[in-house]
Amino acid sequence: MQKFDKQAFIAEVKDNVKKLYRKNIEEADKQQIFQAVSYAVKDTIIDNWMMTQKEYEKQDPKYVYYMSMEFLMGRAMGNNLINLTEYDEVKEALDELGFDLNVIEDQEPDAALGNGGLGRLAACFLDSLATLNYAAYGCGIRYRYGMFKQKIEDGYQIEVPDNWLKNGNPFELRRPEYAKEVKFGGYVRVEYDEKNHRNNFIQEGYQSVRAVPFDIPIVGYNNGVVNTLRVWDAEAIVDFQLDSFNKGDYMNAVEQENLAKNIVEVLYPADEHYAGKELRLKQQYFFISASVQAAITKYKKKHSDIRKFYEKATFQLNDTHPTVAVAELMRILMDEEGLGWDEAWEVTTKTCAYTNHTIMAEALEKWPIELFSRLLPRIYQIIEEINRRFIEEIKAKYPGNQDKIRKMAIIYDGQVKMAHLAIAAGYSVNGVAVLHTEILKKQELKDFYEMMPEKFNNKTNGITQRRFLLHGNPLLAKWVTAHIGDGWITNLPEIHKMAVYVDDPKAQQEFMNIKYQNKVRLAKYIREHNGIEVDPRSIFDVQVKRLHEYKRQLMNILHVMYLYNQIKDHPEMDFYPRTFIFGAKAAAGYRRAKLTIKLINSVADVVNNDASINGKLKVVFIEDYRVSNAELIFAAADVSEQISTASKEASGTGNMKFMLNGAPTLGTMDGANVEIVQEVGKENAFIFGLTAQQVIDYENHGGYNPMDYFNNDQDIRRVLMQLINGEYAPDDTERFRDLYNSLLNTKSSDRADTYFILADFKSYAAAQREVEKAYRDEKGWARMAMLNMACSGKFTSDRTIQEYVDELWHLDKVIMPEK
Ligand code: 26Q
Repeated sequence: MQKFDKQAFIAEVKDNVKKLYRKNIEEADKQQIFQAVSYAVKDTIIDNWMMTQKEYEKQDPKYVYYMSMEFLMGRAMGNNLINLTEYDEVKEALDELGFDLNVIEDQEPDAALGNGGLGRLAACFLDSLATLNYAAYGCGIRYRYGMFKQKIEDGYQIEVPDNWLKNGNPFELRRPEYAKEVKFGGYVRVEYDEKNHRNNFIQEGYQSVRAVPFDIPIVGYNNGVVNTLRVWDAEAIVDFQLDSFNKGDYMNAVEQENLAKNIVEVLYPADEHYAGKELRLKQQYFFISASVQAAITKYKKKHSDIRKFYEKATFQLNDTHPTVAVAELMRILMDEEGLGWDEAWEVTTKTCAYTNHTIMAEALEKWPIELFSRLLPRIYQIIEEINRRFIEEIKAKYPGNQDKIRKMAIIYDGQVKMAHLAIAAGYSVNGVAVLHTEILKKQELKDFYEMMPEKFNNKTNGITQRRFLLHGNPLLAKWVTAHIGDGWITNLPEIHKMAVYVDDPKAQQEFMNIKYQNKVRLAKYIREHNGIEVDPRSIFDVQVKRLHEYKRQLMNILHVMYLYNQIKDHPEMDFYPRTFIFGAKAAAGYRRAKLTIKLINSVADVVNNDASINGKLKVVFIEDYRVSNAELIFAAADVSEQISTASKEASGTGNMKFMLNGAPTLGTMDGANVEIVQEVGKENAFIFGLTAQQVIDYENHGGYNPMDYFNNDQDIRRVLMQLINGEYAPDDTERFRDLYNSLLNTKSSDRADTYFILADFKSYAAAQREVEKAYRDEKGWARMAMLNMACSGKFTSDRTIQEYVDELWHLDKVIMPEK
């Protein structure tokens, strides 16, 4: 690769400022500098991008199309510099110009085209695919508004629109020459084709939208590869130059204009919750139809036999959200490419694969037939036929067993079940952690597993160490590299070489010192953004993730209330200072989740302002938790809170980011926590609570009564009473009644304390005491924290992607020519 030329870079930045803003560099503001630097970086990227695509053209590798409604990319500029291995050089160049690269990076809005784990996983996968030299496209939607920005007012969450494109996105490229038409509604006319002796299916009376792709470069680490994230924008297909006498068409034109505008307007901010909204289905079909059409067009440029499409392309469906891809591929193969059903089915079932990310029932996508068939009439016909044939298969395998059909049919009870379609039509069904995959096989998808066990497999999630250590924690990254070289950047298991230093007092000192500096950095962020003063010498105990009942932020804050009671009762008690840090967005319509945020902030108000406890306890709610501030938070954490009700968290990926940055896990045996403990040893984690099997047994056979805990445990009773006696809501003692009810009142749901908070509370408190004890032993803690980092090698997304490639996708590695 070309060597970085500092003076040329500086000249280009100056030139960009001039061209873009008609200003000299001294006159430019920070946003303008950000834009100018980004365009200079893009210049380098473009050369590699063109070269990569030329090489793909030449070598004709198989592509993976990672189909996802969400890509939670975060900021691009710093990460691109990291992967171009030009970060330090550009930092120097900007120093020379009198700018701090970190400050310039803060000018970039996060690309928040995702909710949480699932969207961030997609982003990590793109980074790994490019770094490992695999040909890949991310396929998604260019939402005008991404995940809302969170403001906290009077302790409550306020959602503010995320106008992330307002200053333009310097890295994207609009590609109108690759636009595709996507059709909605109308009806299907069947016409007998005399010549070919078959029926033709013609959609008529539809509305259509023009899908225009924007390409975003995905830079591989130090390998010259640049892949593409292709996000689709919607435009009206007709211009407003219609004959004004033709009133019907005029109205139709207005409607098409509106359809286009609405489709890509906003990301649905409710994760793990399905609502059956028509616009959501429009979004799904919109980006899938465009992406599948584009994949077919690309294939046909080089290949003539469409029946071998699967040899050059595979579609990975990120949860059920993109599952219409199955029917859209069938439609194109049959209606446009002329294949018969069986031929088309063979191609489809060798192309599509499905990843499941949740077992939460409320997240399952089931569309009413009426809505589905009205919006996508041809697609619905195809799904009906897939369903008819699938039921025949079920009948053949389980003769006379109506129950199997009821449980497994794709269309049943007036609903189209997307997971069933994905399983029936995919060559693979995978879970995202060992425990999760086992639960799928034994519980949630048991019938499907019994019928087609060969499709089921596990791919434990991973994260990219390039963003979450190299970029997010430069001090630790440099220190690790100084000890063991930089091999870990592309081969994370090498970080295990750090294990030889865990008992070395000097290394322990240095490690703890780096952690301290990162805590100072976060304390500064908290001071500037929350106005709260925190002591970097206190234990930073962190829970950052979407707000969900199953993730049990409520248990965490109840425990804080319990600690506060103890400190107040026993002021003389020796208590190691603790800072409890929360960060979480709640879905806008999720009342109980939003109330939990209010409770956290109310507890914070009381605790942080009680001078009598000498700052032993602090509670901080970090506003607008997102990828960019997550990088600071992981680097500064001492304790990683992973406290979901066992069996509910499919994997978790935040847990891995904490581990990589040397924060031990305080958690349940859930999701990937199980594998983390396996890697680092249970003596280097703080594990508590019911097991997944115990939770599942309670759920299946009853027998759990939270009242037992309320009645028999004074500490628990006291904390719960404080929810309804105005302790944290003197102006409205009823404010937190719903949270109280959720734990004790069977009327508020069919079962009280659905997430077993009271059952786990005391073992959680005990585990927290173990944390404190361990932290007091400075050397022991340094050892444990370093071991966590050293044993995090398994959790790189490079490993996950390699498993997908070896076991499912069978992609070819593309080697770039030396420059
Ligand atoms: C569905 C229908 C309608 C509207 C929205 C949705 C929707 C959107 C997002 C449903 C689910 C999601 C996101 C789910 C998610 O993030 N799951 C997480 O995936 C991670 C990556 O595999 C896991 O680590 C987490 O355990 C899992 O919760």
